[in-house]
Amino acid sequence: MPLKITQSLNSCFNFQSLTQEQVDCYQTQGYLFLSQILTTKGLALFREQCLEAWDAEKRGNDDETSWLKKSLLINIHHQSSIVRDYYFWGPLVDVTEQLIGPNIKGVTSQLTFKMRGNTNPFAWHQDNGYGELNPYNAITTLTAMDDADEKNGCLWLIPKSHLEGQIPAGFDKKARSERKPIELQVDESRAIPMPMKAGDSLIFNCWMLHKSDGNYSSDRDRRILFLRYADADAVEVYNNNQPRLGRLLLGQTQFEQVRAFEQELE
Ligand SMILES: O=C(O)CCC(=O)C(=O)O
Repeated sequence: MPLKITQSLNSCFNFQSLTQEQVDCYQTQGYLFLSQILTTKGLALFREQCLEAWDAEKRGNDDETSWLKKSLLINIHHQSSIVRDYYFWGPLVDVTEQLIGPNIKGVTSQLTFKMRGNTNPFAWHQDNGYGELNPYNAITTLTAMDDADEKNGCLWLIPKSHLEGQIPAGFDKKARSERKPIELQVDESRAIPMPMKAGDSLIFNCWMLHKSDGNYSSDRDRRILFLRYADADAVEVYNNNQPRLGRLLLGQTQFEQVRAFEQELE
C-alpha cells in the first residue's frame, strides 16, 4: 500500500490487533465491541460524506412507503472515499482476517440510518437470513456515527445465539424482491442493548440474532455504517451457490469474477 495512503489512513482510523482473549470472546459470545475505531478526523469525514450522499438520495422521501428504503442506502463506498478507505483498507479488514482467515472479500456496504422520529423497528433476524453465505463465518460490522442508546434505536443482540446456527427465515425469491423484512420470533430474555459512542464499532457473526427498536428521540439521529466481510470463496446459497461478488481484500480466491470485482475502485 502506498505510504501516502497509509499515513492518511492512520489519521482517520485506529488500527488494532485483536488479543487472543478477544478472539476467544468473539467465538464464544458471537460479537465484539471495538471502541473508538474512528479518530476525530475520521468521524468528521464519515459524517460529512455520508450525510451528503444520504441527503441527495433520501431527503424529501419522508412519505416513502417501504421502511427499508427509508432506512438503507446501499453501496455507500461508491459515493464516499472515506468509507471506501475504511471498507477496503481500514482496521476492520485486519480484524476480520484474525477471525475468518487469510482470504477476505467485502460483501456489503450500506448506511443504515434511523433519523430522529423514524420509529420503525428492525425486527429480530440473522444477517445470514437476508443473504445466506457459505461458509458460515461472515462478519457484520456496525460503525456508529452518532451516540446510540435505547432511546434512539441502538442495536440489541442475544449473546451466544450464533451457536444455534442458521434459522429458516422464509426469505425466498418473492420476499427478497419485495424487500419484505424478516421477523423472527425469539426468546428475548437474554437480549441485551448495545449502546455505542460515535466512532465505535460492533462486530458480530452472521448467525447472531439482533434487532433494533425505533428512534424515539426528538433531537438525536442514529446513523450507522453497515459493512459485511466474508471468506473470499463464499457463495450465495440462495442463488444456486453462485460466488458472492465482492472486492477481494486479502489473500486469494478460486473465482475469477471475484478477483476482477471492483478492482477499478481506488
Ligand atoms: O440499522 C439497524 O437498526 C439494524 C440494522 C441491521 O440489523 C441490519 O441491517 O442487519
